[in-house]
Amino acid sequence: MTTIKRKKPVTTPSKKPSTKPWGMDGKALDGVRILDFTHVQSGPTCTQLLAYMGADCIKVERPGVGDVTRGQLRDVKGEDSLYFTMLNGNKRSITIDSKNPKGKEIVERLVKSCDVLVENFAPGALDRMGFTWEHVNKLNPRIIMASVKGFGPGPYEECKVYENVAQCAGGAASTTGFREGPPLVTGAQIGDSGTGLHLALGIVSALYQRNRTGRGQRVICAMQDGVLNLCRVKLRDQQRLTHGPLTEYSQYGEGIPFGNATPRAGNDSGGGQPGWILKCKGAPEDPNAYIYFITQAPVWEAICDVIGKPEWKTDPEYAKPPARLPHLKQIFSAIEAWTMTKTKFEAMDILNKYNIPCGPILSMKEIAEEKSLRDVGTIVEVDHPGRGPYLTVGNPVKLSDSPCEVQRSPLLGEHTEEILTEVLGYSAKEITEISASGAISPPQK
Ligand code: CAO
Repeated sequence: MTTIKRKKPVTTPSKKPSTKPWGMDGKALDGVRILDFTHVQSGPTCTQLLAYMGADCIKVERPGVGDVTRGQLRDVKGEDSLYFTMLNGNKRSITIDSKNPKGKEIVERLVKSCDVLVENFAPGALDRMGFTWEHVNKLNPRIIMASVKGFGPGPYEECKVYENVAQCAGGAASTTGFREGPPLVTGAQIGDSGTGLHLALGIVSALYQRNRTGRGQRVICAMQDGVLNLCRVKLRDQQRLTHGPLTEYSQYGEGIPFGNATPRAGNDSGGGQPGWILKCKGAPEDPNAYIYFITQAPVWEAICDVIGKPEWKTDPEYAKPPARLPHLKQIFSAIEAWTMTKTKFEAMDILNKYNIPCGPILSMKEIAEEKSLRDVGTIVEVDHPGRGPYLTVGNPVKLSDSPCEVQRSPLLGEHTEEILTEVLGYSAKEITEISASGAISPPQK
């Protein structure tokens, strides 16, 4: 059994700085207990981050079934999938049928003893279980009830939403890809994980406000809004379009007129410094032998020297950034002629000496094997009793006084009895009655 225990809640903020060494005075969210009603990806991303920060996260799962992702995209027969294990570390699992009367009673007791309830059910599902905000707030006026939904109030609020739907509705797909191709979704889970991240910020802010007001509040993040927030530079460009063409987009240099909406910009860099993905030695056979190259203005002269075009330093057609805009295609072709003579790592070494901003296109294989990411706990290997060791992503946010120890995901119902006894104070006799009612299921073996 994993032993993740709740620390004593801190009620009065300390005015004096702790004299304990950094990292030895507990975790940032010690004392915060979360009733985690999340499933799939968006909600679990949020609660895993809070658990990484030290919160005691109690994941409620359907008896005998659990989070649907336990069985999705399985790579090891009969074992929890990586989809599940990589999103549910540092949590405890309790099975409760929240539609069973005894189960409802257990959830109500959890509501009373938790600081935060997080859920990402389809619209209306939690209400149908009987846990409306009004009821939850009445049971525990200090609780923060946080939800991910696909859309906010409006024409689509009743819709179920998955990652790619949010990417499309939030403006990411229409602005991703190549101009001449269809809209494209990105591999980064900006709809699911991105919204979970936004929700986590809402929760810690609400916890902070509660220190002053003494009461909880409702926190809601719609996936469409989360994606749009991440795409705000594209809404910026939409407004700029009314004042003329977007000169940093390569289509401007190519003389292709702009329409009435922010176009797809291929691999153009989103800011004012032109950039592109260029082939390196090994491409295209190696699909990731590429480098992202930014022609940042302050290092233009160094770029000209490195690629063997010193004459561009003084040529009026190339010397200044605005003059270069119509020639970007030609400039990147010349740079690519140079990058193709180097591996992406050789090119990195040379370019970094001159402070030229660039980045290798790293495959997931390369990332999984990258020592520096393991050294800092961004990639972590954890052991699992069923499936053996697996890699997961640790806390991407590093706190100097709240180190993160990544723990494996729980087995289904692994902590049911522990939570019923230690958190909710049920007696052995009562637990036998609960088991007989069908409200819980025996822990996964
Ligand atoms: N005990 C009893 N019933 C439970 C339960 C439990 N412990 N946990 C869940 N259920 C029930 C729910 O009450 C619901 O029942 P009803 O619809 O009959 O009321 C049912 O399980 C299914 O829940 P759901 O509607 O949330 O799940 P779904 O598979 O139909 O939809 C999803 C999944 C993701 C599309 C939907 O939950 C959703 O739109 N969520 C909001 C947006 C979101 O987070 N999307 C991201 C998905 S990927 O991260």
